[in-house]
Amino acid sequence: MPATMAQQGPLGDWVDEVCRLTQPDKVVWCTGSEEEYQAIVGEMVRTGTLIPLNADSHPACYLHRSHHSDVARTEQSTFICTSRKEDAGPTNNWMSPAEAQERVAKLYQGCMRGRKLYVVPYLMGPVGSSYSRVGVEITDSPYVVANMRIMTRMGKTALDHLGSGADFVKGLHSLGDLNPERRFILHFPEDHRIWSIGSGYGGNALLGKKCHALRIASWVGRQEGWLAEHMLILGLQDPAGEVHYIAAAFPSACGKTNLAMLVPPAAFPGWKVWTVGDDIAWMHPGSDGRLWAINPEAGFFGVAPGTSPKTNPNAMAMLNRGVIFTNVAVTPDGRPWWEGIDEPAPPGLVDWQGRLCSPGREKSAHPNSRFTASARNCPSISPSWEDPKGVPISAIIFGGRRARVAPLVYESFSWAHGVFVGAGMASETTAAATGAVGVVRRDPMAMLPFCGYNMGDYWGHWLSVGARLKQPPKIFHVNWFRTSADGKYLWPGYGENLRVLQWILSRVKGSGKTAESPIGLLPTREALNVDGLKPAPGALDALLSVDRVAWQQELKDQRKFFDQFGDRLPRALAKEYEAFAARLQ
Ligand code: OXD
Ligand code: MN
Repeated sequence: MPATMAQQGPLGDWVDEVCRLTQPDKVVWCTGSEEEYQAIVGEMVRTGTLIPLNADSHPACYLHRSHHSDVARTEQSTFICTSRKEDAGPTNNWMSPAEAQERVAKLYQGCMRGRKLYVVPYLMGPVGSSYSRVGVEITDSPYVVANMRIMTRMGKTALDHLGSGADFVKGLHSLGDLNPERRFILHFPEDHRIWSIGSGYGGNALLGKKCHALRIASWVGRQEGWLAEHMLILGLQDPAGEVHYIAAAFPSACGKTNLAMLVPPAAFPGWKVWTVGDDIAWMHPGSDGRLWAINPEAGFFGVAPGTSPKTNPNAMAMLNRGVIFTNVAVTPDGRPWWEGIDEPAPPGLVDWQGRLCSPGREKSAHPNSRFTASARNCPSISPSWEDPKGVPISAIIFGGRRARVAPLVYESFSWAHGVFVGAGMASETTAAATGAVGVVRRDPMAMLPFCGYNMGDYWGHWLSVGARLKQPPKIFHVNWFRTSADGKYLWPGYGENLRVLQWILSRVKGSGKTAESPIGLLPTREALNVDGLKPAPGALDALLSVDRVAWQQELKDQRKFFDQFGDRLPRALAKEYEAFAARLQ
């Protein structure tokens, strides 16, 4: 549909209303074309918002340096604005719609004077899929527009999907004055609206991602009978050429991108991992009784530090063209650089704030520095990644970053037990959100910061989706981050995680030996393929054991967490808790 027609319908009415409120100098309806992208990028280069990188080694790549106080998601300024507080639940910040109107609406008054207002229609999900959804982000940030073009199917494609209808998520974003005191990321799930002001950072400002595809979509999914999850999707191909799809939930900056793009170790000829998505999965029960998943995004907004030819060769291969880097360091010859890139810091390195690095100074790239890259450029992208019907999921993995307690891998006894395992997840915090790093917090299904409603109801929804599946995926829990008493990782991680995926696949196929424990089914020592690995003495014992005393403490923490939900905690989950407590005795 041409933008001119869209301008006359419900979308046009809303844009007019926003223009009256924000008073931009100019309105730009984005088409998503290459010429438009080049023009917006060119303008940002002229204003210094983007810095071109080395045109030989990194053609069409740019560096953006954000405001030093705007470098990560700000959970303290993120709110769910349902009419009733109890619908947001105890784990979300809540603001009433009336208070939002009173406190936040006024920040938008005239906030785009002297700026351009961009109308950014976007499609979340493959073109032609009945699972895909349209959103429209209005923003005054050209950086947001350029990122949205990589991360979503933006412009005309989205308007074509929308037609003349009113069924789209309305996202209003302004940089405001970037003052953290006047920063708000508000979600109105009841009427599919988002207000974000005061931040240009990805998760706060690229509204298709966390705000729409998780917080609003989780609410919509509950009403319509599907799941919007913080999960990667990968296809695991065995040497016989058979592909099984796995969805995996890990908290932010815990290796989802690396797992989604895993390169099998040399000892695994014939194995291959296909990337379908690295951050978000929308999963629907199909008429065949299986769970079908799409990746609603079209690109990767990945954490740069730690990404290297060793840890993620596929990511490195897609990071040398058409990428927007945010808050990485830059070498004197204009190449992006970050801690863990596996290349010594050259003299003359400039840090993420544009200062010359002195040897020994703490970090050159911000720990949450990012790359925005098109999925099309990923060498391991799955041939099915844009299949309108999605891919069938055989296994779901939950994973946390735990130095202690959680073993390398275990399988749940049933779907309901798997929901309990997901609900009981905990993980050490990372630099992806502002606040202390390395603190263990409960993070059910890796959705704590992203669930748009009461998590008690969310677990109930998971249970009801499971009840509709004739072939539910098996549910597992993994932990790549167990350490020894002296703080060394016990498991090599990265490509070697294929060994764990291989056991998971054997379980999906009905083989794979297990040892029963109170927390679930662990692989036997023989069932986990460790050929060619040289684990430290005692490492495998620690990785595959269940310490009842540590789990007793875990049980207490889980109880405290679940108690907050009162009668919104599903009865089936309370029963799983009691059964677990009894098994631990
Ligand atoms: C992300 C996050 O950016 O989870 O994906 O913070
Ligand atoms: Mn994420």
